[in-house]
Parts: sequence; structure tokens; C-alpha cells
Amino acid sequence: MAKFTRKNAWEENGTFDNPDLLWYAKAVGVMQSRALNDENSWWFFAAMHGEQMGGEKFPNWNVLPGPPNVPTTPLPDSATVAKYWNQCQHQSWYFAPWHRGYLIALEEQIRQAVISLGGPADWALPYWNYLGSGDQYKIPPAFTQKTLPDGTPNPLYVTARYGPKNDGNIYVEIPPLSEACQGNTIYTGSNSATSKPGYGGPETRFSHDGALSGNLESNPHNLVHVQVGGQDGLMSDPDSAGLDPIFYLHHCNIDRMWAAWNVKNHNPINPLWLGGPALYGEREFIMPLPDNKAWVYTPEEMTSLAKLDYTYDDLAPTTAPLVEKTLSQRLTKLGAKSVGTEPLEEQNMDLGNNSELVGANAGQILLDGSGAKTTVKLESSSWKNVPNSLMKASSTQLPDQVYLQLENVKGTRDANILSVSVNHQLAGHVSLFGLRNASDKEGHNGGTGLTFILNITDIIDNLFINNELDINSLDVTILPDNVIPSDEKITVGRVSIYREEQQL
Ligand SMILES: [Cu+2]
Repeated sequence: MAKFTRKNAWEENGTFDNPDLLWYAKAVGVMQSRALNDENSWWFFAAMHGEQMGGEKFPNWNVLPGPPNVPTTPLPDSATVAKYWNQCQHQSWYFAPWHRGYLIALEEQIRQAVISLGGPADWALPYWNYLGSGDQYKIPPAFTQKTLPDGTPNPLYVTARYGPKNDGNIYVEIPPLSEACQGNTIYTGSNSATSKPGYGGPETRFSHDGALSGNLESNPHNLVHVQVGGQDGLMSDPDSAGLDPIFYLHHCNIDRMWAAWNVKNHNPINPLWLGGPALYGEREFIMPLPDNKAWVYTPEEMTSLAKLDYTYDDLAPTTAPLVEKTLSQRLTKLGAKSVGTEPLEEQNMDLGNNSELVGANAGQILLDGSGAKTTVKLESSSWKNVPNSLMKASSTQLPDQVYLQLENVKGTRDANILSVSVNHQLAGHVSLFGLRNASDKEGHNGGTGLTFILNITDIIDNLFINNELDINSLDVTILPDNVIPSDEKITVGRVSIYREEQQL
């Protein structure tokens, strides 16, 4: 039996009748009463995820609207900052294990504060299962009350949390949010530029920001950040997200999804993943604990919940109905053996590295308020393989998978979601969480921006079946969910199409 069990935050309807939430609120208040340079403070923990103090850069914490009223002094000494701050791992295969350690450290801080207030010694961090049934797509109500039941200010209440429509209604939209990533079978695809990132993300070194998110990180993780935060909300940028108390319940659910995925699927056995960036001589993963000790951990040490002495009240595999896709229905009729209960798209999302570029648009496009349209010219000698393979699709011959790639997407604000369509059919939604850092020339990856990969095989198959598949080109439309402010520029470096042969 694990010592600690993390439970659903929507118990008792997500109100302060749920003792996990009431004690969390009080303990967050204790951490918030500590100074910025105290390693046990709320502010220090948020800065370990990320911060961009000073200079012109957002969020420049002193300009954030309160509450919480975020201190910007006194700063810790520079050695402490270098050791702890700006540590979070994104667009990386270290995303899941780094955040698991981060949650454990925060949970321990909160638990000690709970105990100091006379609360239960087995308090554990609750999770927000936004993909669950009923009202769970909404933020638990305890986070939107201005006061606690005793009338004092509610530390879980945050001003800069605006929601998907920027109107202060906080919920997630399903779709585009989905748990389709749970159907992936491979943690990390190969790490060539055109490879699929897999469930857990591409192989990287220490990656405070990067180009390509793994599927768990893309959806639901990145979408939830931007939908909860809205335009310039704390959750919409990794350098302010840790200031919002809902952050940790969101990540607790991501951690739970990883644990549920591990019931059937394996983590990498690559020593470079197991050992973490410290193996390359880069920064180690390190957290302060309440007794003023530092805790250093590796991804390998994050792979067993039993060893970490906690569990979840629910680790059941996904129960949501999977979206039936035309192509998989077609193949099921044909008796293709690999088409089971998982959608074909997700099964193949992490396969192979035999992809071939079949076309690209003319080059960089600028998104204005109404988005952008572009035409991808197809190279007929390689593209003709796609309709050929769709025509011949059978139980022994799976058709080519077709991927659309948005390369080097750059901009200055993370708070947007792009809807991408091919020939007027929706291909998917991508969240720009991480965009600002990924576009920063002085940033970790030199400002090359974010890259997104969408599987568009079903769209191509629909066009093919309806005799509408143009052999020369595809039209791609990119629409922002939120209006792009006039002082902001979002650019897409290139739009390209790849095909990938399938082997049975
Ligand atoms: Cu996050």
C-alpha cells in the first residue's frame, strides 16, 4: 500500500467541502506568506518552473494583475537562482519525469504546511480530471471563490485566469481536448526532424524550451494551459504558470495519465533518458525540500509510483468513446488485422522514420487577425504513391500515412490556439504554449520556434474516396482561436506535407 493517495478534486463537487481542497488552499496561503528568496515559498516554486524577471520581457512579475500579489524582491543569490530556477522541461522526453519530481517536492511543502496548521498527515495533491464525465471539464469551484468558508481571502483565487473565451469562465473545450494520446504505444519516436514525437516527446538534452512537444504534452497539456489562462493569463505562459494554484492540479492529472499509460506501455530504456541531462554534464533536476535539504533526482527514479510511495485513486485506462474514423472503418471492413479498438491514426502516430517530403508551400507566412491561407504544391512523382496506396489498401497492405507539418512557428505570446484545415476539412488544433521562449534568439534552442505535426491521412482518404484529391496541391488554412493583437506577429516558417509507408 502506498502511503499517499492522490484523489479527484471534483469530489464533493469540487467545493471547499472537499477537505483536500480546503487544506490545499490554506497551505498555499502559508507558502505565499514566505518571501521570494525563501526556497520554501510559493514564488520560489513558480520560479523553478520558469520566470523572466527584469528587462522588457513578459511576464516581468511586477506587472501581473493581483491577486496573488507577487513579490519581485528580495531575489535569492545568483548561485541559488542558477541551481534551481528556470528548470522545467518542455518539448522534451524529460517533460513527464521532470514534472513528476516537481509535483512531489511541491506536495511535500504543502503537506508540511497542512500538518503545521493541524491538518491530516497523509494529505495528498488532488488532480483535475478535465476529461472526466459531467461537470469536470470546468475548473473546480473552490478555485473561483474570492473567500474561504471562514471569510478570509482564498489563496486559490487568481485574477489573471481568463478561460478559453477570455470572459472569466474557466473550463476546457472538448474537443479539441482529448485523451487520444493514451492510445500511443511508443514513448519517443526517432529524433529526426520529420519524426513523430511519440507519447512522451522527442529525445533532447536539457530542454527548458524546444521545438516539438510529445503527444501527451501537446494534447491535453498545452491546450489546457492556454484555455485556462486565456489572453495573458498566468497559466498561458510557462514563466508565470506556476503562480496559479490550478497549475499543480493540472499537472497532477498529466502525471496520472502518464501512470495510467504505463499500465500497458513502457518508458524509454535509453540510458540518456534514464540518467537525465546530468549525464551529459548539464544541469541536474533538483528541488528544495521542507527540511532545507536539496533533492536531486533522475528520470529513472521517477518511473515507479510504488517506489515513490504514492498512487492515484483511479488509474483506469481511458473509457471515453474513441472517434470512429472513416479510414479505419474502411480498413475494418477490409479485414485489416491491425485495426483494433484504437484509432488507426493514434496507432501509427509514433511509427517509423521512413517519411518522405512530398510538398511544401512557398515559404514563410504571416498570420493576421483572420489567419492565413496557403497552398502546398505537391511533387507528383512522390505524391502519386499516396492515392495508389489508398486504392490498394487492404488487410495486408496499409495505406501511406500523410502528415502536415507547421515548421518554425514564431511569435511573442503563448496564449493562442491555431485551428488547421486542409481543403476546408479540420485537421486539428495546436496550442502555442511555449511559443515566446521557443522564438527567443537568446533562448535555449536559439529561437527556431515551435514545430507541429498533424496526421491528415483521414482527410486525404476522404478526398480520395470523393474523387476530390488534387494531384497538384492542397490548400491549408490556419485560423487563430483568439484575435491576434495588432502589436503581435505570428509567423509560420513553412507548411510541408510528408508521406510515410506502412509496414505490417
Ligand atoms: Cu505545464
